[in-house]
Amino acid sequence: MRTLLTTLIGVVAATGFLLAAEAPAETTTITVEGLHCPVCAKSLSTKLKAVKSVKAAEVNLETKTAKVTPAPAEKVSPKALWETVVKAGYKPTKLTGPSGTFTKTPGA
Ligand SMILES: [Cu+2]
Repeated sequence: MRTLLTTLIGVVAATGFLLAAEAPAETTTITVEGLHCPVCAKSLSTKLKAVKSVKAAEVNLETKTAKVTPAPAEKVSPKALWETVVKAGYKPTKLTGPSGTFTKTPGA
């Protein structure tokens, strides 16, 4: 019985982890113009990581996109992300996240 219980807990934990790992709905993707080298990409990802409630930010130079992951149970402001990209000296052209898709500065 004890073994069965341990197994069940293990299965639940594994499933929970899988669900958490496969939750792309919370991720925000920003298409950015003006990134031309790895230094740009690194600098932008550092700035995006500093935005409130951001857990991780990855900038891909080849696809010219920034992928932003929020901290668990938190929501990142699309406006704050958009403005961070602009302040960093780049041009966001599209932002897609849990609040919708934007092609200009989001309202909030
Ligand atoms: Cu550069």
